[in-house]
Amino acid sequence: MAVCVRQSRNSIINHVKAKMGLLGLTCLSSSMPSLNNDHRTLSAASLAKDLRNQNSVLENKPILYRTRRFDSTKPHQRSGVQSNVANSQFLDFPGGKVAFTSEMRFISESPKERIPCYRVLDDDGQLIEGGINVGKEIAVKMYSDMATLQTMDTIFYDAQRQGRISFYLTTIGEEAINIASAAALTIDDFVVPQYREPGVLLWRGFTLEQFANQCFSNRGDDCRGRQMPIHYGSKKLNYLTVASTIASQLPHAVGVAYSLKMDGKDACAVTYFGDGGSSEGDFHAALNFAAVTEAPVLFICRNNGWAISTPTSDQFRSDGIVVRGEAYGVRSIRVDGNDTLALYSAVRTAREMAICEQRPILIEAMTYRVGHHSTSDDSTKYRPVDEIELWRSARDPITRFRKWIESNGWWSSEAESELRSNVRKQVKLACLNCNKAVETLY
Ligand SMILES: Cc1ncc(C[n+]2csc(CCOP(=O)(O)OP(=O)(O)O)c2C)c(N)n1
Ligand SMILES: [Mg+2]
Repeated sequence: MAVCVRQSRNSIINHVKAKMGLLGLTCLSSSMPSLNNDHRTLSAASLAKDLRNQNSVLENKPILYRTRRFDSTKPHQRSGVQSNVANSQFLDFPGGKVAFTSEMRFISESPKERIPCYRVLDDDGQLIEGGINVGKEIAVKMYSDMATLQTMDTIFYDAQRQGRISFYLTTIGEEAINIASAAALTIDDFVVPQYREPGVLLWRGFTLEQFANQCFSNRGDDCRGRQMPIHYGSKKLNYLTVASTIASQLPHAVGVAYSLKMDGKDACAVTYFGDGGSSEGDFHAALNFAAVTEAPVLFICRNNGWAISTPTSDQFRSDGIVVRGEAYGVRSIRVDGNDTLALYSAVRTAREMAICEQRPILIEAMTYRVGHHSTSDDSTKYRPVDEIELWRSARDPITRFRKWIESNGWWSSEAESELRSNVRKQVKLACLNCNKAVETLY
């Protein structure tokens, strides 16, 4: 792949130079102290601010690739006095200089401390000091969409159990990842999903009727029933059709992002995957490809603890997924996946970095798959019921966020009853239009 990129670089660079002017792209690595290699963690907010400032100052110097490589040695510098001095301290390597050491030290397979998890709301839905805020309108829409997704899941799941649709897969427990990440994007950002992210479509305006048509595989479905249920897609909403061959969407997302980069678009690609997906070869190829091509793509991993019946303890020995980013040269963050505000702010900042800096970002959202893997699974056969119940009740992201909007005076029990009853009616009506017999069952 690296060879391919090098060969194509010269041929595309002239074509792209003109387009990159639109992006206001600049070479930042030499002028940004916050990007030094020894800074292992970066304050996202200050970094995004720095980027905006730098971009406006340097916007007349667009380039395709930033100098984001290690200090490089060029052939003509390898002779002469300077080079000899350097050679005594560094390995003069084509991929960049590497310092010598007389200490024989193996890099540890695991860090002393695990990467912490960014959160803004505590378990009780109260804002942690210094946490970010969002306005009423967006907060109430995020809450309403999470509740709608949960209601839709419950009714569609029952419809499958009653034999009305052939297959279903819920997002229970992962509503915050779905909705908060969607809220942090713009409609121009291309979504390349796994299968547990219908909330992103819901946020973008896919109607309950459209969801029902797809699951009931009827003539109202855009694909006319040629896909399995839950394999949604929408050209209008920039949401690529679900491909449930695990992780195959990840390299596709990098291609989409590279195309956006070439066209100078103020947008990024956003792809979702699970902890199980991170063990596929496509995950590794995609991360490396994205880093080398400096593609504006967000990799959002929903680490929900399980890949069908395989627990994460049997999936990998690393500190989750977040640590893989550094190995590929991809900036990364671990976020509490059941904290709506933390997700919203992390994805928003990541999006800004991805577009302003033209780089991929990896987000590991820690959550739990409360439902069975799909309607073809019974998860009580391989995991403790207490564990499921803990996450279903005490750690439910919707209840946690409701507490926060209630404490702001933006939500009430009356608003809750009205919303739930309306959504239930709408989902039933959508199902009814697909299958008249459903009416009698609710
Ligand atoms: C390439 C491939 N291998 C295996 C499967 C079967 N399969 C479907 S879902 C799944 C587990 C995926 O787990 P994860 O990525 O953690 O996502 P989650 O279901 O937990 O959201 C597997 C192995 C598949 N669909 N595609
Ligand atoms: Mg999983």
